[in-house]
Amino acid sequence: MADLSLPKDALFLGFDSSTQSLKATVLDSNLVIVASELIHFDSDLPHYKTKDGVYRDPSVNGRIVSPTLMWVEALDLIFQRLSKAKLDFGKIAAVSGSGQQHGSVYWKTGSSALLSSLDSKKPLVDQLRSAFSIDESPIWMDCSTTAQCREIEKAVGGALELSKITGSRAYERFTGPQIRKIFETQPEAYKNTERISLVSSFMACLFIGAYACIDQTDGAGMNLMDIKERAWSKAALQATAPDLEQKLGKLAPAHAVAGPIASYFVERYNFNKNCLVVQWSGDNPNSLAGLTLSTPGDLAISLGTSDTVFGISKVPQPGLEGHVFPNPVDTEGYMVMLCYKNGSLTREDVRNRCAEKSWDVFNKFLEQTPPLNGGKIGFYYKEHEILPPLPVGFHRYHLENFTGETVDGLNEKEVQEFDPPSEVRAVIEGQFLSMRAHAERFGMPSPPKRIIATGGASANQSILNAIAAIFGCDVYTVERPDSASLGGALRAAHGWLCNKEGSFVPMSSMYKDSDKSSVSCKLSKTAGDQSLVKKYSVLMQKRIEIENRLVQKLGRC
Ligand code: XUL
Repeated sequence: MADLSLPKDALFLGFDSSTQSLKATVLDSNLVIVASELIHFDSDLPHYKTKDGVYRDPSVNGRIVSPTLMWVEALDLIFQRLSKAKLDFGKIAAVSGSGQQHGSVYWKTGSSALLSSLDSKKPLVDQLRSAFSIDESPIWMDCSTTAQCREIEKAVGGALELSKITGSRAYERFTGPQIRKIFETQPEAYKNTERISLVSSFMACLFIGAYACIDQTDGAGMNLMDIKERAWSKAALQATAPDLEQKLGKLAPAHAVAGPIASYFVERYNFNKNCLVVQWSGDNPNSLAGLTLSTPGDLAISLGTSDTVFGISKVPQPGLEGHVFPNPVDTEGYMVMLCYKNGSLTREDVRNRCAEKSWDVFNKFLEQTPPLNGGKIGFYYKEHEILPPLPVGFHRYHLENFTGETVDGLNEKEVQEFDPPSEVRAVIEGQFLSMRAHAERFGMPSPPKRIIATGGASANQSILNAIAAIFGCDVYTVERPDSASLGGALRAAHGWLCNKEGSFVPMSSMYKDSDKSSVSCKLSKTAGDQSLVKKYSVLMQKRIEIENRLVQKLGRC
């Protein structure tokens, strides 16, 4: 039998280039975390003047971008920090990572030559200042492309048809509609672009000093890829922009090697020249890998700048809601996902307004208010929401005669405000009731066998209590809430192993029997009281009724 063990002394480096920060996690060959580091864009790179890592353009409705160069500068900075922490780069056998999904980078004609001749004596940022035809990358929070979404859907025969091909109907943040908008509004810049990367493949480009392929999982977040063929869809390409296929380059499986590490890193940071760069992927796919999600009944909830709910599936069933991507660690399976734009920043807004800017006060309020919040329901959209597609706004209702037995005859009264503790419970219950309702509607397991929570807010015990109560199942957590960069390090090890074997090997072959590694999950909360779960089902039904009405009245983003 083949030896599927990792070399004893080797280290594996994973990154996550996310909305607000760049994170790094290093695993040893027992898959134990030995180092981690974080660059916070707003505070560590203040000269870019971002707020939450982004620019919100006041002149164009819904335009949200980030300076591409900031991501480049963050990379050299995180290496300086890792050097200070005495990380031995020479031991790193493979590197991989993730980027926020859907964000895109536009390389100017001639930039491949720049990339392949990086001078290790100079910082990357000084060498790549003129490398981009568009300096501000559209990111996943952008929702300025509604017109392009409708045009693309129409061109391929409708929203459902596009979803059947690409795994999702057209979404404003997806890269295809963003590319179409650039082609329509900045034709010269589009013409002058020789390669379009996703944030993930962009970071891989820096590591290999050449254009890296887009991986098939993150590629599915573009409205451009045929998810069954794992190849660009001719129909979607044609519906989007001319000459697109050559600008996108090839697709590659997530476990493939993108290339050997560029001499820039060998000379500047003493990497071994044999260090491999494994394809980068999206942050949600990497989290799926980092959480080692491999059982169909399991559901993951990631609580970060965006909140996402995801699981795995053997059979893709794309619809008008939710997304289907190829599974990054299973060459035949799929990953299914829901995404919410109003995640941590919206929770923080309620904390700041109602809980003295303190998580302790926020948690105290959450604990002291009764489950079901006495029938008080809130919808909090600080940003245009993706699911449901509703504009910025807060909506509060009080179901005065709510008992939890039935939705029949419930009186709902719209109110302007709740007392602070009820507002805190309303935002939390609202977020998780919405997740449960949409997950059920999308055919995700109900109730799930278990939930694995990750992301910053998964460290909050009061929030975990609410999840267990609303979903009625056990809630597990991982050692570190940053599962995306951990997933990057794991996928680096997995890609290294696949490369050694010369073919795909299941990721599970890397786990030892008595798993003392940093990837094992631990039970944090047991399933809530089942009679309460039933009452939450009634509240959820009523909430969806109100939500549908709001969508009819206020429409899409
Ligand atoms: C997923 C999505 C977000 C970003 C956040 O579709 O848009 O979760 O990946 O980084």
